[in-house]
Amino acid sequence: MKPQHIRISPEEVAERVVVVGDPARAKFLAENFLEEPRLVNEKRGFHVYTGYYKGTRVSVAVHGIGGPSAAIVFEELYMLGARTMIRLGTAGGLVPQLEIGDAVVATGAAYIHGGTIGSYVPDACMVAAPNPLLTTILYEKAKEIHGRVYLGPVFSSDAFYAEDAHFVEKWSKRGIIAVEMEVATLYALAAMRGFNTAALLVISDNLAVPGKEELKHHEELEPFVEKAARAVFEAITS
Ligand code: GMP
Repeated sequence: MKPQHIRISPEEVAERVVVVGDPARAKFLAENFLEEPRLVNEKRGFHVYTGYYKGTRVSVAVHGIGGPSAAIVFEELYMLGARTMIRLGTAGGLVPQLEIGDAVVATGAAYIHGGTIGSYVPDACMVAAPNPLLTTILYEKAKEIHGRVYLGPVFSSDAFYAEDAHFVEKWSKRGIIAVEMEVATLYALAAMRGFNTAALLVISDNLAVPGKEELKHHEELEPFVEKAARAVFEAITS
């Protein structure tokens, strides 16, 4: 099937794509990290920029918020020839030691059955784990460039405003260190379609620390996102 939303030709997308939720972050990455960036898609707000990072062709693409939106973008990028996708995102901490700006390399993602992944695999629990080699490279780069990096599993939520104190206790007791909304879909689709993936998340809020529950804006997170982004671009071109 041809892409129905990102209606561009395969030549316009690189094989390596940094995927992000926020169009403002995509613009920031394209302007600060890509050489000769070109905005090749604007439809549906799924902005795609293609350029070069230190001479290697890389795209930056917006996947929006949540599994259903993200699945469309990951599927269409794959149809267009993308074979490695690293998510650079934000997440809420579920354990008190995560400070705002810290980075988490997601070693796996839990999710509620049903939903987007359940529509693909209704009869079983689909694995949602990244490529271990790419994850190791990403972790090493993040440690070197960002410094404060944790490795651990995240929960990919489908309901931002359903996250209360009970939610934090339930998931942290299960060993989950942070919450976001798209990694499980990315990892499950990577397994099913056969592309390489990993994810680096900057902590934008912490649900386990009173007073830190509110999302920090892009500007406040920028120095941390910049370092995380550098690690992602280094990993995706290594
Ligand atoms: O603001 C929601 C967006 O940011 C989603 O794309 C999530 O991946 C991410 N995010 C950052 N912090 C949180 C959080 O505390 N909860 C959830 N559900 N998503 C978060």
